[in-house]
Amino acid sequence: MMGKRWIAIGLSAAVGAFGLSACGSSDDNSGSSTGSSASSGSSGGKRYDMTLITGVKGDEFYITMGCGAQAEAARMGVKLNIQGPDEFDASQQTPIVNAVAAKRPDAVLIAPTDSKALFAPIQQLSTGGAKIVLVDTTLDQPDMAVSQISSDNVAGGTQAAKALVQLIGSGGGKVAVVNVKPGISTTDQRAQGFSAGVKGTSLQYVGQQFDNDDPAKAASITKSLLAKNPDLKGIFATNVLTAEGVASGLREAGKKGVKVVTFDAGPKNVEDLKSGLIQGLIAQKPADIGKQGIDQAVAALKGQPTTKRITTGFVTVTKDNLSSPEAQGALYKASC
Ligand code: T6T
Repeated sequence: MMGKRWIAIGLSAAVGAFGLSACGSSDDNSGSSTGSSASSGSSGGKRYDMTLITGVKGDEFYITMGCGAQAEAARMGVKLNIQGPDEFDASQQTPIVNAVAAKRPDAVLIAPTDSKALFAPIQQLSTGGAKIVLVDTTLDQPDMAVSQISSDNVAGGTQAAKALVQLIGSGGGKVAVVNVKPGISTTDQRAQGFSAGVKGTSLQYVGQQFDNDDPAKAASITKSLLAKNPDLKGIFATNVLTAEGVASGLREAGKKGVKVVTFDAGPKNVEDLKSGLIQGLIAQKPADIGKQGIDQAVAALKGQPTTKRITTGFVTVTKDNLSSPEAQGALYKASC
C-alpha cells in the first residue's frame, strides 16, 4: 500500500520539479537546440575527433553515459575516445585532461571531479582550441563550455527528501545523508536539495557524512550512524557506490526498518532494491547526457547554435514499478 502511494507521490514530485514531463529534458537557454539529424560529425572530409573524460572508470553511470555517447558518435561519424581516472579524484583526473589537451582533439566532453580544481586544466583545453561540453558535473566558472548537460540535482535531492517523508510516515524521525565528497557539483547539490526538502517536515536531518566514493567507507559510516542514532529512520545515499555501501552497512548491522532512498540505478543498487535494503532509486539519464553531449559538440564545431544548459530527467524506480518498461529502460548498464 505504502509503496504504491509513494510511487504516485514520487512521480508527481518529479512532474513538479521538471515542468511538463516527469522524465523528459528541458533546455534553459537562448540558443536553439541542435537537431542532430541535420548534422554529421565531420567537416570538409575531416572526421571530428572527440574525447569523453568521465568522473571515474567502472562506475555504471559513466559506463552508460559512454554507451550513449559512443552510439551517437558512431551515428554521426565522430571518432570518440573514452577515458577516466581510477578514482573519483581531481589529482587523478587532471593528468588525463593534460594528456588529452596535448593531442588537440576537436572537442572534449568532461565530467569534472571537482568544481574548482578542474577549472585550470579545462580552461587550458579550451584555450588549445577544443570545444568543451560539461557532462553531469560542472565547474564554479563554466563559461568556457559550449554546453552543460546534467540532471537537476537540487530537485533530485528534494525529491529524495519527499520520498523519505512518505516512506517514514507521519511519526517522522531522524534522517541522514551519506555523500561522496565536498566539491563535486552534483552530489553537493543533491545534499543541498535534500536539506531544503526536509525543512518543515516531520523529519529531523542529522547531517551528512562523506565516504570518498568508497563503498566500504559508506558501510562503516552507516554502521556508526546506526550505533549513534539507534532511532535513525532514513538515509539518503547520493550516488552508485555510496548506495552500495549504505546497503551493505545495513545488511551487516542487521538493521531492519531504516528507509533508504538513493541516487542512481547500477546493477548492485537494483539488487539491493529487490532485496528490500533500498526502497527507492532515483535513476538519472546518463545515456541521454552522453548522446546530447556529442550533438552539442558537433553543433559547436560546425558553428551552429548550441544550448548553454540542458537538463535531463529522472525515473523513480521502486520494487513496485521495477518491471515496467520505463523503469527497465532507466537501469544503468555494466557494458554497452
Ligand atoms: O551519480 C553519478 C554522477 O551523477 C555523480 O556526479 C557522481 O556519481 C555518479 O557517477 C554515480 O556513482
